[in-house]
Amino acid sequence: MQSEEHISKVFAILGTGATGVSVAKFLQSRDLNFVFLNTCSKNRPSALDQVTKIFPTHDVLYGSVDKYFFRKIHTIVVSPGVPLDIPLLISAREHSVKIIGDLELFFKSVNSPVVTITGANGKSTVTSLVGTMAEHANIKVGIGGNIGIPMLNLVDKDFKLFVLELSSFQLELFEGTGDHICGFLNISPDHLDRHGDMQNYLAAKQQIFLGAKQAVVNRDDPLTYPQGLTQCDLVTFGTDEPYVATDFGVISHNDIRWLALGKKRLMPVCDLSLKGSHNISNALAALALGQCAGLPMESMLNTLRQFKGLPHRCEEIACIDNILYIDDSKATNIGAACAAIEGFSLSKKPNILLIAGGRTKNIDLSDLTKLASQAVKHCFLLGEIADELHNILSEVIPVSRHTSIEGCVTEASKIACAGDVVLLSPACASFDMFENYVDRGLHFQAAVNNLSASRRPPDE
Ligand code: UMA
Ligand code: ADP
Repeated sequence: MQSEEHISKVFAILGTGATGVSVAKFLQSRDLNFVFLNTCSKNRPSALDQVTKIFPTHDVLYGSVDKYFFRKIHTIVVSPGVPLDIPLLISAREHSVKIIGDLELFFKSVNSPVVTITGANGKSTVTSLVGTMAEHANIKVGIGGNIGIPMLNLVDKDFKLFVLELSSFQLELFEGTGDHICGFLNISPDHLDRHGDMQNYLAAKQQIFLGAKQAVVNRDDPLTYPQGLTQCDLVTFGTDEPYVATDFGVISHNDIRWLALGKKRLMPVCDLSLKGSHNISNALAALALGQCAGLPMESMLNTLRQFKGLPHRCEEIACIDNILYIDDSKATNIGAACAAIEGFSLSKKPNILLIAGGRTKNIDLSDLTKLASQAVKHCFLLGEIADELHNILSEVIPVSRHTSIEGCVTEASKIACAGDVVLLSPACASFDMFENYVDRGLHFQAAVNNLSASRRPPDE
């Protein structure tokens, strides 16, 4: 970073959101010069305000740049939300400007062990679980990445371990510096609007194996195994019985299901604080990653007994008249919504009142249709994808279109019977109607709380 070329030329930071700000602070702390770029600044005035407030003397260049611009730039640090095929980046490549993400800078700046976690679903849950396991083992741990805390905010803080959630966007540019323990949880269609097809999406996720010394992969999902040559040791997890002593899985003993390491029983599945079969996988993945990072087993099992899960992930909001109201707003793809539906469905008859829809990511809806036909009593549709979902789902179950989440909750409460579950698990992004998935979840929670208040006797 200190070559002559780097002194005369500067970094460009593409994107002025959370990542852009963290990159700027990082470069500033190392006395490196930079400019900001934003190719769609008009959409995000609040983020721009923040940048100009924190860095008043640094230029922010909006929209496109001319060809002379690249003579002044040696590296562009791209925020994950910026597609890599925009004209500015194509032009930068033609001018031999280096293009990297924050992950590259992160690995060049830390010495403590790093655990990296990717997958289509369960990333945040497993990242928090491993992070909490480390905290319970009294290790000073930095937790960040796609989970919401930019990874560069974690450097220079004397952390003894890092746990990073990595999205396909963050992995796309990764060149494999570093010496990490990685986990690839599962793969199902997501972000195809950005990656084009499943092959590209998977290829981006597979970048996690670059530079890894140990990798945790899922026996139930073979596409999580490294597809190219790799030097790293593999540890597997899965919901079947593990045949290798160092692999994690589930074994039955006297009609009780146990989390297991090889043949060794670790803990009854029913002691897990997190519910749902997808969370058995998440718990096993966390144990495998924690074990690779040297965390003590007893302490990790205690964490699994206590960890209640993150907000907006299959979160129970209320039980009114024996009807459960679940906020699973973070289910932003079909795989996640299917996992939640399966987790709450009864085998006897459809009992799910599903609130779904939002902004599509060009994803095949057939898995949802198949499961809905068995488990969903009625589907309440929202957002840009409502018409498309209506056309497909109305063939198999009753559906209705709505303009607000409040309307969905009110209508669902009228149809639901004791034992049913009103489940917000949208299978889509939220940005067509809400700020983000948190905003969507909070609207759902407010609607459920209003319903709950309206059912209370007046003197309460
Ligand atoms: N921008 C451009 N040109 C573009 C697109 C965007 O200049 O073509 C600019 C925007 O105007 C804005 C900035 O880029 O100034 C936004 O960058 P960003 O979208 O990367 O947002 P950040 O605030 O930096 O947040 C990112 C991740 N966002 C995305 O990947 C879309 C956050 O993940 C992550 O928590 C954060 O870095 C810290 O690491 C969010 C996310 O939705 C939660 N992730 C996706 C997901 O989980 O499904 C992958
Ligand atoms: P991510 O960070 O990958 O989006 P989260 O841990 O935030 O994952 O969970 C998001 C949603 O994905 C959950 O609300 C749940 O519906 C679903 N989910 C969680 N773990 C899994 C898993 N292992 N397999 C399938 N779906 C899952």
